[in-house]
Amino acid sequence: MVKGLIFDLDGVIVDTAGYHYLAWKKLANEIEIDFDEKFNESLKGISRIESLDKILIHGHRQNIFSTDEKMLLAERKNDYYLNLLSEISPKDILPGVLDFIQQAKEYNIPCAIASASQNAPTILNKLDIDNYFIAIVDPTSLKKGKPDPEIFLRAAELIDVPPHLCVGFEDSIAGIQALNQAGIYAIGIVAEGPLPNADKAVHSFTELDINSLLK
Ligand code: B16
Ligand code: MG
Repeated sequence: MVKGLIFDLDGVIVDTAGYHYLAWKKLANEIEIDFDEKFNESLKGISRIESLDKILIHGHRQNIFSTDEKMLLAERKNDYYLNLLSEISPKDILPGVLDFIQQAKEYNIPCAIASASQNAPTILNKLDIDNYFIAIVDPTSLKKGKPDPEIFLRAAELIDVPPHLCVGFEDSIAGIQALNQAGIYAIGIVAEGPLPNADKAVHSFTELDINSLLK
């Protein structure tokens, strides 16, 4: 019996991965690092600062910047990202998501957001769906990011539902691993590569029926 739903944000509710890619690419090119879409895949679900570290290692620049300089680089990327995000609106909600969360609300099934993004509250507000989620995990309060299960365990705690009675939705390999380790049934929202460890995989919420899921 499913009693709670936990959603990743980027790539599950809205396709912001393309904006993250453009913002990171701009920054990476400014510091003379090549950056392509294939490498960008490995950053999905990974926090901002960890993403920067991976990019610096990828470009053999890991020992060049101080901690303060890295913070400034991460902020610069976020400014580029926020600039790109300025135009998003409810029309950008991915297919089937709005119907799904509306039905969850009618059935009194609590929904939470477990996103690595510090911009999650802003994005949900722009999409005008913040009132469907009773909890948003603050990623800065976590000891470890995805693939560690902490973020999903925290989300389950916030909606007061045991993990084994929750279903989680994720688009990243790291996120699916985190759900697996948290003991939460994992539904993969597949875009580019496969998500082999998902308990079920779909291309969009239009393929999901909340009534069968809640049984
Ligand atoms: P921000 P998710 C993740 O969101 C993105 O997949 C990842 O690419 C990004 O680096 C991370 O959020 C941090 O985002 O810079 O906005 O804090 O997929 O966990 O919803
Ligand atoms: Mg995601």
